[in-house]
Amino acid sequence: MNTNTNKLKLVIVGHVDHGKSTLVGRILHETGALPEGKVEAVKAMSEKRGMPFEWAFVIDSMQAERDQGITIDTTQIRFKTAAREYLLIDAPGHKQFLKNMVSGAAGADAVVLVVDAHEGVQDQTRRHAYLLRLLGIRRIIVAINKMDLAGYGEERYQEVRREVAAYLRSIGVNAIDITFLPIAAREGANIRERSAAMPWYEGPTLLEALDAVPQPVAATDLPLRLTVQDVYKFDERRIIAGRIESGSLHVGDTLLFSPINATARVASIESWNAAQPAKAGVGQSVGITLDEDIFVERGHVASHVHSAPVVSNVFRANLFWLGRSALVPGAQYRLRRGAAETPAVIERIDRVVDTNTLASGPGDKVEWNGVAEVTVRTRGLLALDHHADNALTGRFVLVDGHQIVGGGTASTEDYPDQRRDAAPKGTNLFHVRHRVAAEDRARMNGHRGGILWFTGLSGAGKSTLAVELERRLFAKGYQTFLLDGDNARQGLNADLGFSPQERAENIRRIGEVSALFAEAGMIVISAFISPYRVDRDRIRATHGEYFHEVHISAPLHVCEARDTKGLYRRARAGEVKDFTGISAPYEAPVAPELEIKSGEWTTERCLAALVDYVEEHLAYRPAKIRAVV
Ligand code: ADX
Repeated sequence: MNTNTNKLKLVIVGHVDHGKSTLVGRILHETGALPEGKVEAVKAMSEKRGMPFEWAFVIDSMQAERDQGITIDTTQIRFKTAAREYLLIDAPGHKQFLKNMVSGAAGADAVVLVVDAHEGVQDQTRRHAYLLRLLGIRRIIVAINKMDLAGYGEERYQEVRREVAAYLRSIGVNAIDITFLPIAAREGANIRERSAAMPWYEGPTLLEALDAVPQPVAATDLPLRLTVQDVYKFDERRIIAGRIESGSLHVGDTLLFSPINATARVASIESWNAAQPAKAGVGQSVGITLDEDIFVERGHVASHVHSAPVVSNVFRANLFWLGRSALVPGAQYRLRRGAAETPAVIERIDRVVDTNTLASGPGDKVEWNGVAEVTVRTRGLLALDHHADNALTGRFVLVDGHQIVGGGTASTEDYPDQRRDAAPKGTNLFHVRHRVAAEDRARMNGHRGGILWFTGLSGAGKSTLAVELERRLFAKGYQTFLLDGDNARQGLNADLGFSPQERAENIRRIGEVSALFAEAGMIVISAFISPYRVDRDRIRATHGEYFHEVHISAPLHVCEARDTKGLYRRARAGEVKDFTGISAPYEAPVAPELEIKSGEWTTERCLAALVDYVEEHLAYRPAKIRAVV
């Protein structure tokens, strides 16, 4: 049982040499957390070496002792005030510091950002602040340090304060959660005791400011997320062991396991030493048994049915890059989310952010310590949350070999949940067998049924080519029919808009309708933007024997220049939402059966290529002869 009550997890960040270690040393001293005789020992040592004593040496010496296995772990320093206990996550200067923070093992509740009063905001001040925003840490105490070097003057303090505030505001950190204060860590000014040297300052001291941070509410009111760590066989029972990352569960609850999309009820919550509890909550590691034997394994996530995580293999992310070599699109990593691990590629770098200038733009790589918005594609389906909804289950790390090379927060908004396919279905459905064989229809028609799935940007020429192709094929004696996006959206799909979810449903329905036409022996030309690869892949997965993916490809700028429907102009003006290529992604096919370069070729050449393709692949040749060819 995790008793998180009255403990605050704290992290101290800031530019190198702005005084983080000194501050930690001083805090430990002021709160009586240092081992007996430590300060004296370090003082004596400094004297012997002829150096002035520094509080940072205390931390250094603890670090050195830790490395020799003598003393406490500097990655887990504790101190106490009258109000509560603090757990300082990782010592500043520690090499793994950013990694620990990003990996979320840290999950700090509050942050002290140390800024040198003399130097003001520097490179790493911005970087660290930006990282805090990415991680969603919103309780920030900005300690403007080394006030002694600034003559304890209010003017300089206000100046730096404004500079930091402006930066935090510009990156979207919520100002309500920020406290500023002037300190001189070395002198102990405004750490615990109010400093007589700064009578103009009337706010709290650092320790008072820390004590004023509200105790974080446990994530009990968030939806249940239980990450499966392991499954044990125990006499006849299978015990699913996992950690409750948010929410709570009761015996009798129906749980949905993602990404496998299987449900079962909690039969029991196991206990090793006491009576079996009826419920369990956030922070607890539990073992549960289910009323049904479903296939559950490490990495799966249990939730309640109506507040499930998103299941996807593609999502956008804000990424903080820690790898020594730059991140380039297409590189392979392993992605860890909770206990789940799967191969992943960074498919695209959507935006690289310069944390100094906040300028952002397209980029083809992300350097060490850089920040970027990327599109991640994993090999397996993954259960995850939109970071804004659940900060704990909405973050992940990327691993290369044994190294954490990056961490990020997931944004699932642009991509639909993919569990639709496995949504509860009628179980008493039987497939009715036709008495007319596909082969007979093909012989009668002189060709096989099939779907020519035209995908491409708006303005690439899908409809134009489709209309003319239908006419030419018909003239050659093919049974053919065009299903067009604009038309379908006025009838069958009049209830759907352009959000990722609605587009997915649009394509799902059209995929099914197309397959029926194809089964009826027709060559159906389906012309839809169909921007998401998963949606197209799903048709291929279910109706692969008919599916021919045709990429009508023209560069975005060509389509935009044509702007046949005036939609690009209106999208740029903000009048059309979710417009593909402008405010929503388009994912080109990886290996389409046919690519028609409509931006480059004449219409005639495009049509010839299409007709050739049909004649080669769909014209009927009796089975026997086909075998010889
Ligand atoms: S899809 O993304 O769901 O496949 P679809 O091909 O049906 O899109 O779109 C049909 C037509 O809707 C487009 O050709 C375009 O004329 C129009 N349209 C209106 N608003 C949008 C929008 N936001 N994005 C894309 N197309 C839009």
